[in-house]
Amino acid sequence: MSTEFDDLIDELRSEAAMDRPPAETPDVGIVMGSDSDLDTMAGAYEALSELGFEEDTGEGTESRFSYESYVVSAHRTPDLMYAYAETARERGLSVIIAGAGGKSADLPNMTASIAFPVPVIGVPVQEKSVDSVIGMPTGAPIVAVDAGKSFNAGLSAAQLLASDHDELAERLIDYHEELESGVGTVSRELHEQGIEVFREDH
Ligand code: RP5
Repeated sequence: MSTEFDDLIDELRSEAAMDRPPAETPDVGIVMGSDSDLDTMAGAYEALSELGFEEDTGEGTESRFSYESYVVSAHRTPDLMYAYAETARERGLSVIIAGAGGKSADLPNMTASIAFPVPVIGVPVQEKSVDSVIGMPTGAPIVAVDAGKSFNAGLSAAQLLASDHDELAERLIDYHEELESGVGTVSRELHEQGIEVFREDH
């Protein structure tokens, strides 16, 4: 095993032992099976960023709400997956977003089992990953979004946190109102311009 790999596991375990207050730890963990999943998983941090979360790269953040990101492979680095999921609660994570691709996309479902009761939102990185992400037996829950819908996973993570944080609930309501308003604008334009002109303009 490489020293870097061992160090990563040791760091997770020592952070778990620190018992830091929730305001100082990342609230959301984003993990993915490979850095080749990053483009698909980008939506999760786009959604969280839009809601005012900052990424904690190990130095803490200015924002009260933060997320962290790691590559963790269920098949290539099972020890890291165990360390990450086993320490999730003690490290202060309230929710994990886990994405993986391929037909054996086991990172989300295994992380959900090991990190329980910390909720895991699974992101199938490809269509063919959907069954392996969502196919959990009774008693071993996972929540999941459709293939590639990592933006929704970010929103769902914020929704889970919002039950304890009114500030986040307000940000989600504002986000929804902006969506409504955007559809309202486009609807009026389509209606008033008619289909032909609208299509030329857009
Ligand atoms: C899965 O295998 C990963 O989640 C990724 O989607 C896929 C391919 O990984 P790489 O070979 O690109 O690292 O475990």
